Amino acid sequence: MKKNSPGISRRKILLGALNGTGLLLLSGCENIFNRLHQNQSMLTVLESVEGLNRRFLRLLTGRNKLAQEFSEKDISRYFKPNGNPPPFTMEYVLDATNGWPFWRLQVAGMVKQPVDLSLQDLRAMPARTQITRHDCVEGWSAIAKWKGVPLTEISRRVEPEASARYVVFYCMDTDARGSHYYESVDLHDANHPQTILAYEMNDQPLPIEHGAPLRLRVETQLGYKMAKYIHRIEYVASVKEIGSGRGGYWEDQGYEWYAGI
Ligand SMILES: Nc1nc2c(c(=O)[nH]1)N[C@H]1C(S)=C(S)[C@@H](COP(=O)(O)O)O[C@H]1N2
Ligand SMILES: [Mo]
Repeated sequence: MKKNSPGISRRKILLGALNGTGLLLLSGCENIFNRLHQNQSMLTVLESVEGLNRRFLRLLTGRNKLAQEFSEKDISRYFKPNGNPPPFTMEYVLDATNGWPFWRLQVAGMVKQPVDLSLQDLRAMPARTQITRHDCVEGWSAIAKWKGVPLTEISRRVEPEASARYVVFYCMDTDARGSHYYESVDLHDANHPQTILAYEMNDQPLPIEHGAPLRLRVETQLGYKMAKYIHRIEYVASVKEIGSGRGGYWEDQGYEWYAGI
């Protein structure tokens, strides 16, 4: 029996994805879309898109896709700590030494039930474990196992108001000029099953250099989205009033807000 060539099925996926975005309909391209099915040169153009721009393809194929998960044997022996040094306040150091008795995660903003959660509270919530690859925009990658609370569980707890559109993560560390790191994702990524607030890395409590006691994992995006040293989360309608208004520490300096891999 002859199987379909992989080329053909990939075309179907690409065309299906284009159709799903509604982009073609919006631009009045229904007829062109229909003709695309027969048009060899347009298909070649579409396929070259795949090679040239994975991020564009991700937009077309939808953001619900799961990031690849790995097995224990793939875990990197070395995982580079990156970014600001840990917060060196007396409060942070003392709390870290004692197992975080004072640290709380404040969850507030446009929610019906704001909460303050201790690390113990978080550990008692449903958890997810995943072995994933971290890709830094600087060009290095590393694989680790992360355990934490799915952000959906936090949302379930606080009940975001209908007008909330983004979740903002505020961090305890600062850069050399004293600016606090922060990040944001939209509710779509907040609801992604692999988006978790991690308190364990490779079966150990999250190490200080990797963001203790709590850091974000957004597995469909680049490393700079994954806020470390989180102490406050806010559900908001817009990020315009926060920082320089572009949704994150690096975004305020020109990086893209949607850092899809
Ligand atoms: N609070 C905070 N979160 C941060 C950063 C930072 O400087 N401060 N750096 C980001 C960048 S660029 C990367 S690549 C990852 C690094 O995570 P790691 O230290 O666990 O490797 O954290 C991200 N989250
Ligand atoms: Mo990074």
